[in-house]
Amino acid sequence: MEFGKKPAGRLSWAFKGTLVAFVITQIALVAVLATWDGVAQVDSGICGGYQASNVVESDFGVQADLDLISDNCSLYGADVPSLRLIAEYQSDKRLHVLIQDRDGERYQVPEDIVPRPGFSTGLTKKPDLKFDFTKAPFSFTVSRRSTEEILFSTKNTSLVFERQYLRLQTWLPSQPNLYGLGEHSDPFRLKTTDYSRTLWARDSGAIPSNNNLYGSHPIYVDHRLTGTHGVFLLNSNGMDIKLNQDQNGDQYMEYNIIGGVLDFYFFAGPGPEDVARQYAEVVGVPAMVPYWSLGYHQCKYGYRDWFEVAEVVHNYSVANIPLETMWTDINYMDHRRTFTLDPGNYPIERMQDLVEYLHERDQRYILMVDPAVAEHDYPAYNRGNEMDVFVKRRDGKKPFRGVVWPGVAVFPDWYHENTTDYWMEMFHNSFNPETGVDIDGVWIDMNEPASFCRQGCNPDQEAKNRNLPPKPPAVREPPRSIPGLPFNTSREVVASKFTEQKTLRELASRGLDSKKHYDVNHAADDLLSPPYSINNKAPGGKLSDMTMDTDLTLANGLTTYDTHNLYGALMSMTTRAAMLARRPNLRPFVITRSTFAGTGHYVQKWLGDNVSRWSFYRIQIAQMLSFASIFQIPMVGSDVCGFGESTNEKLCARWATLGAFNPFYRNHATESAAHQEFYLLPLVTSAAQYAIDIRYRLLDYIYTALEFQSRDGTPAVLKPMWHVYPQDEETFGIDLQFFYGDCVLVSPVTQEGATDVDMYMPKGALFYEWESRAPVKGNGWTTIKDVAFDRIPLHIRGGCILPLRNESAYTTTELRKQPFELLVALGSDGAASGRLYVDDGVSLDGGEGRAEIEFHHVGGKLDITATRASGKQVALEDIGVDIANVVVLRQSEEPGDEL
Ligand SMILES: *[C@@H]1O[C@H](CO)[C@@H](O)[C@H](O)[C@H]1NC(C)=O
Ligand SMILES: *[C@@H]1O[C@H](CO)[C@@H](O)[C@H](O)[C@H]1NC(C)=O
Ligand SMILES: *[C@@H]1O[C@H](CO)[C@@H](O)[C@H](O)[C@H]1NC(C)=O
Ligand SMILES: *[C@@H]1O[C@H](CO)[C@@H](O)[C@H](O)[C@H]1NC(C)=O
Ligand SMILES: *[C@@H]1O[C@H](CO)[C@@H](O)[C@H](O)[C@H]1NC(C)=O
Ligand SMILES: *[C@@H]1O[C@H](CO)[C@@H](O)[C@H](O)[C@H]1NC(C)=O
Ligand SMILES: CC(=O)N[C@H]1CO[C@H](CO)[C@@H](O)[C@@H]1O
Repeated sequence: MEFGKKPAGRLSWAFKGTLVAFVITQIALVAVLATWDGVAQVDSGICGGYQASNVVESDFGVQADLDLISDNCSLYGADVPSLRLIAEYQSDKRLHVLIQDRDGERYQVPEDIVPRPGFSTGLTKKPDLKFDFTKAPFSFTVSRRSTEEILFSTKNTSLVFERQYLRLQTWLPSQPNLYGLGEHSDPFRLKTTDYSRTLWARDSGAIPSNNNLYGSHPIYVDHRLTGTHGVFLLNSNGMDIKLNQDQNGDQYMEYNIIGGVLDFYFFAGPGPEDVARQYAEVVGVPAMVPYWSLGYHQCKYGYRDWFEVAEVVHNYSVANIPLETMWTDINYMDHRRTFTLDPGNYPIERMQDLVEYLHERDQRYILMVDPAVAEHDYPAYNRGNEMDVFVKRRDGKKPFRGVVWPGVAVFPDWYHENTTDYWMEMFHNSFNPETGVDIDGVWIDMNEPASFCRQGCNPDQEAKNRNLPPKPPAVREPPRSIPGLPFNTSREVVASKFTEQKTLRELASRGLDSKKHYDVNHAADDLLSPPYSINNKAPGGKLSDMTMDTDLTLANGLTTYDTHNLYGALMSMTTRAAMLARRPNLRPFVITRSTFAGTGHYVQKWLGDNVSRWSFYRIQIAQMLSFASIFQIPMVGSDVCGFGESTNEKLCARWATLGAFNPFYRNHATESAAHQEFYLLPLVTSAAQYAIDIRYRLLDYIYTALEFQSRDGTPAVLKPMWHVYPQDEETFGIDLQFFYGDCVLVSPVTQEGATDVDMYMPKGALFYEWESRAPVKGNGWTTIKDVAFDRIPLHIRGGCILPLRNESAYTTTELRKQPFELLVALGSDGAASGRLYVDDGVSLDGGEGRAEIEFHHVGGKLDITATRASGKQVALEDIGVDIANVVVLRQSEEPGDEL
């Protein structure tokens, strides 16, 4: 027994407080030997696997030593001979299985990035999941106790645990329904033969299918008619996860990982929403967003100057298309240098005029910030060097150089103890209202991190070849005036001085423990070209191609090899802190490109650089479903009308309507693409006006859903149909229809040129068509005909009460002044219910008026209960909720129907 010796690494058998005595008693009572299964036949016989000894079992789990059985397997380098297995029943629904090196010296995802959940209270002796194992060669199964169904099984496969290659295989039922393993642009339900998912963050322009994309989310959900469970592998190293059948036709999934440890969390479900909540207990619930962020956003790469930006805002208003937030891509920067303004085209005085103009109209402004800092004599670079916060080269001295938009650039080391201060200082100086641009949210890009350099390239030469940075466009006189935009004010620009560092840091409380130092021994490893090559699709294919080198040591001792997939997550956390420091107590709105498991706890996500084609319009639904219903980043959306290439009127009209049901709704196009602002083409204009009107009337409904998901992770914002109909196999593969919130079924037309769409509704399910409000009984697959290009089929699920704003408005500020209309869509049983969450829309805690209202309609009677956060019931008028109108929808065949 090894109990005197605390295994290294944080996840140990060290129980807290009063549990300890109980556990020790339990251990004494439990027989210490597991069944000896003998050496079973192993897969291809290449590797002998491990043998378990020193087994200790208790009600809380199992601990054992694992030792390499025979000689080195050496599939891809030296084996790690001594491992430690820890299987813990952390709650009745969560099983944690950790297989790590016995010395605990290998890299593990830092706890301040994904805090470990530990044991929950109220653990019973009969957890839902059961862990069983075979001693030699070691294998394990996870089964559902109630049904004895095996959920995960490594039986008859040998564990491979080498210094730079881990392999673990699990058997699955045939044709399993698997979801997750993002980020990808493949169908929502994963292909299970000859399919491989590679997790290695990369700048993946045009989001190709069968590729590693920007983020890494090593969780999958396995949905069966007998129940749903989830499996999360907490590992940030590069990996290939292969799905296929063996020669006997048996289905398997195989993890091939180039570092770290096997740190699994199994979630028992049994429902899909239970799995989501159980995952949120580990990685965190999503951050709540400001109300205004649900408004419509406009951006384009290529706006030549501040005037063009202002004119777009004005043109939206002339066209009467609500515009909540205007964005500017890297064009605003001086030679693409982060934390600068182009003095000719985006001068500070005019930028301040622009922000004032927007704010006076209750509109908002967002700018892009890239992580890489230009190697150039300017404050962001000089200050970073002075504070010594950039990632260093191999020699540990000078900053590592890559090539990004401004040419040669260096990368902040988020693990350096002073980088948060550096970042907050940059944000303060650039974005304070007095001397900077008072942004309302921020957009962080290129944070995989992306570089245009392949491994070993010459950055100076590469920047030259790519002509970076480009020359800014010629400065022009504003061609005309814009009513209400006083762009001739003269402002006194005071040099900004940064003195409040300490206070800012306190305001921006965050989890990153930059003081912690790690000692991971990689002396014997090849961090640039590990023996096993993951299927990285970056040009060149090597780990370090198009990103920072992977053999660099960061300020806290970790390497880029192990933490590459966390760069975007860390930039996200640090940026949230910097935004909080600027505007204490206001919910930050930060849109990021690269994410890791748990990043939704800090920021929001857009789906990267898609293309203006129908296939991208379609795939965005599957992508959003993964982020919202599995990865816990429900505030997600695509570049509406498409980013790359020029869009066309019909595609953009359809996308304007689909985009209105993206939680994050932003139109964005690349520099070379034609302009696609919604006011430019008539069909697009009418589509946008129609869809934004519906979106805004439903805004509180989806805001309520976001708040609900931010409590405990229950998917409420976007739901795949099988979440609602988990027993209906027909729904398991559907990813062109989805629920917006719990109640609104969205069935967009998805084919180019088409005006009809095949849509599914389970037989007998009661819905109401949005426009006519007529009842519709589900009848399996049906075709909706004659859907105009500026319309989108929507159905309200029977049994729901929707709190609609009585009328839409130009801005969300105006919208919030509208009374409500309750739309009561009775179910077949004549009942319906719904909820409404209200608060001040912006502050972290929601403010004084924070309250929840529940609606129940039973037996012809509507019941409304409003409760404050304190639990106290209140009258609706006390929380400013005015219900002007109640509309009840019923099945027409019902007697006494009044429709
Ligand atoms: C396994 O390989 C490592 C490194 O190549 C070596 O040090 C060790 O002695 C080998 N062990 C066995 C059992 O062959
Ligand atoms: C494992 O191998 C044994 C012996 O060859 C066989 O009886 C058993 O069915 C296999 N189990 C699985 C899950 O493949
Ligand atoms: C705004 O509208 C005016 C008038 O139609 C047009 O001339 C101008 O090009 C538009 N500007 C932008 C940026 O769309
Ligand atoms: C961080 O900043 C403090 C205060 O300026 C300084 O004393 C410390 O040495 C810095 N840390 C590092 C690792 O540079
Ligand atoms: C400059 O501003 C003043 C007052 O703000 C206004 O009366 C005048 O018309 C402006 N000039 C131009 C060229 O817009
Ligand atoms: C609600 O909206 C309708 C138009 O849709 C309008 O006629 C009515 O006056 C509005 N009611 C209130 C109380 O604002
Ligand atoms: C579709 C598209 O424009 N993709 C681009 C995305 O950005 C990368 C560079 O960051 C380009 O290489 C792609 O062409």
